[in-house]
Amino acid sequence: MKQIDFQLYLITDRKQVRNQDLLSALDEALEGGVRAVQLREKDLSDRELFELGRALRTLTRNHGARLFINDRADLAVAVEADGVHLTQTSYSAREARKIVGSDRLIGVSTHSLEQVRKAEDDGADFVTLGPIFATPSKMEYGHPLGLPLLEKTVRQVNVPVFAIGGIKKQNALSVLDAGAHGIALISGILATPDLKQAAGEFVSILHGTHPIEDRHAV
Ligand code: 3NM
Repeated sequence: MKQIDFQLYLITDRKQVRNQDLLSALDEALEGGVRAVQLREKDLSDRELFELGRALRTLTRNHGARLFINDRADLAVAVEADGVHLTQTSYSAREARKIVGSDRLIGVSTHSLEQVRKAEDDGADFVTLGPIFATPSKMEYGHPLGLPLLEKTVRQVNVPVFAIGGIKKQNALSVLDAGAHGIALISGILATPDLKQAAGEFVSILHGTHPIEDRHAV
């Protein structure tokens, strides 16, 4: 199994960015320490996605960060991303592997222990599991799974699990304590007024050096 060398996984939604365009927002988040970005802009045309992906490839490379493309193994190869992030309606990781090759990473969005097991069997390199907490767009992602299910799942699989859905500074430690490899999020960074600061705070929480967070208080 490949090493997953990042713990803070930022997913894009340009509609949540305030007062600037997506690329400059992501530049700030990368400055703050984000080391993996997933391009997830489901309403763009292929050409727009390709162009945004290419610009984001340059930006992430300049920051030494990983780039993933949501759902589209072909575009991941075309923009020289580090990998593809599949959903439950995508073809399986086994099929995507034929397109992206053995070196690129494959992430899979999962919502149950069974889906995590299936992704692992199919050769996924990591999964996101969620929603762990309530998210603003509840309808889209369903009821929160909660920390006990996260904990139970990570104990039964080997694939690295990123907690997703409603991850904020206040609850980030609790998912790490439950055994998550890392955190994946949108609004906790992208919808904040100072993305660099927000990203930096998550980094220090992940590194156990955040000054105000109390491990036993969350
Ligand atoms: N996937 P926020 S929850 C993109 O459960 C996504 O698989 C989810 O946004 C899942 O960090 C989610 O703002 C939204 O809660 C995450």
